[in-house]
Amino acid sequence: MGSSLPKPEFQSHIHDKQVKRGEDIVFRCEANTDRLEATWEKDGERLYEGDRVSISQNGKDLSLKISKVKEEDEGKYTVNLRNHTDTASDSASVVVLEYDQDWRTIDWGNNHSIKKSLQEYKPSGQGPKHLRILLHGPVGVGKSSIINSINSIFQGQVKVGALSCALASTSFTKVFKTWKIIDKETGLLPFVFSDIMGLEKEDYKGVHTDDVISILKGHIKDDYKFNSSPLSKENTNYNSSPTLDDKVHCLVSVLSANSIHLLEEDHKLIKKMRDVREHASDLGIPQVVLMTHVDACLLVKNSLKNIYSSKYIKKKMQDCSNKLGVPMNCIFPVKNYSEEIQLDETVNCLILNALKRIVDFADDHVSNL
Ligand SMILES: Nc1nc2c(ncn2[C@@H]2O[C@H](COP(=O)(O)OP(=O)(O)OP(=O)(O)O)[C@@H](O)[C@H]2O)c(=O)[nH]1
Ligand SMILES: [Mg+2]
Repeated sequence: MGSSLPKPEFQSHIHDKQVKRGEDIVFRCEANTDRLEATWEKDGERLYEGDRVSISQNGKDLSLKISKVKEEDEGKYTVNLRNHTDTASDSASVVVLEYDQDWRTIDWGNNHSIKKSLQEYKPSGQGPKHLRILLHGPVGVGKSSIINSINSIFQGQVKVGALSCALASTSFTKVFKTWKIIDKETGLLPFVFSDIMGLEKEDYKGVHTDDVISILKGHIKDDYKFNSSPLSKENTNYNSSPTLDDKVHCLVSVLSANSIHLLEEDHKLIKKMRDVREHASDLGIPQVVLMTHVDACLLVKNSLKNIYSSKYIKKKMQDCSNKLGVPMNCIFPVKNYSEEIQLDETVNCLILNALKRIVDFADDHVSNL
C-alpha cells in the first residue's frame, strides 16, 4: 500500500515587507511536504518566471524573488499550495517606500548661486528696508530652529548662540523677537524673521491668534512678552503707527512631519492657524508652509536627497496642504540643524531653496504695495 498524500500546510510563512526602489524582495516559506505544486500571485494575478521574477521550489522550501523593485511591485503577494487532497495559501504585502522618480526637481548643486542671489537681494521699488518674515505654528515644531539654521548658513557654521538664549531660558519662545541675519561676507541681509511663541489648542495657552494678527499688521513691538490675553491698544508695547518695516511681508506656517497626523482637520490648533492665514490673505500677505522634522522618515534620515522620492514625505506634505488649505507648491520640506555641529550642503540646499521662494513671494508683495 502507498503512503497517503499529506494535506498541504505551511511550516513557516511569508511576511510583509517595506522596500526602497532598486532593492530585491525575497519571500521564503516552508511547506510540510514536497508533494505539492506551488504557485505565486500578485494582487490575484499569477506570477511567472521573468526578467525580474524568479520562482523556486527546493523540496519543501519555496521562494519568490523580485529583483530591482519598482513602484509597480507594491501590492499583496500570495503563495498557493495544492495537491490532490487540498489547497493552502498565505499572503503578505509589499510597500515600496519610494516613487520611481522624484516628483519635484531640485538642483542639489545650486547652493552657491541661490545664496549669492540672496546675498545680493535688495527689496524692490520704494519698499521697506527689509522684508519681514513671520514664523508661526504649534509649539516645538522648529520655528526658532529654522531661523537658527538660516543664520548658520549665512554665518558659514552651525550657530546656536544667537537663538540659544531664547530657546534655553524657557522651554519655548515666549517673547516676540526680530532676528536679523548677518552674512559673514556681505554683512546685514535685508530680510528679518519674527519669532513668536507657539500656538496651542487651548484658548488660554500659547500665543493668542489676535496677537499673531496684530504682528501681521506691525502693531507689536519687539521684546513683548506674550500673555494669555491679547495685547491691548493701550499697552506701551502696542505700536499704533507701524511703518512698512514693522509689517509682515510673508507668513510662514511651520508644521512638523512627525506630528501633523495628530492634528485633525477640526483640531483647535489647525483652526487657529487657518484663522491667521485668512487674516493674512485679507491683508494680501503671501504664505508659505515649511514642514520640518523630515528626518522622521528613515529614507530621508539616511539621505536627504531622497526627500522628493519618499512617499512618506509627500503624504505628510499633502496632509499639511489639506489641513491648512495651502497648495502643494507652497509647501517646502526642510531639515533643521538640530544635533549637527557642521554645515551640510544638502541640509542647506532645502533651506536655501525654501528661503529663496519666501523672499521672492515677499518681494512681489512689497513691490505691489
Ligand atoms: N530632528 C529634527 N529636530 C528638529 C528639527 N527642527 C527642530 N528640531 C528640534 O525640535 C526641538 C524644538 O525646536 P524649536 O526650534 O525650539 O521649536 P519652536 O517651534 O521654536 O518651539 P516653541 O518656541 O516652543 O514654540 C529642538 O530640540 C530642535 O532641535 C528638524 O528638522 N529635525
Ligand atoms: Mg521657538
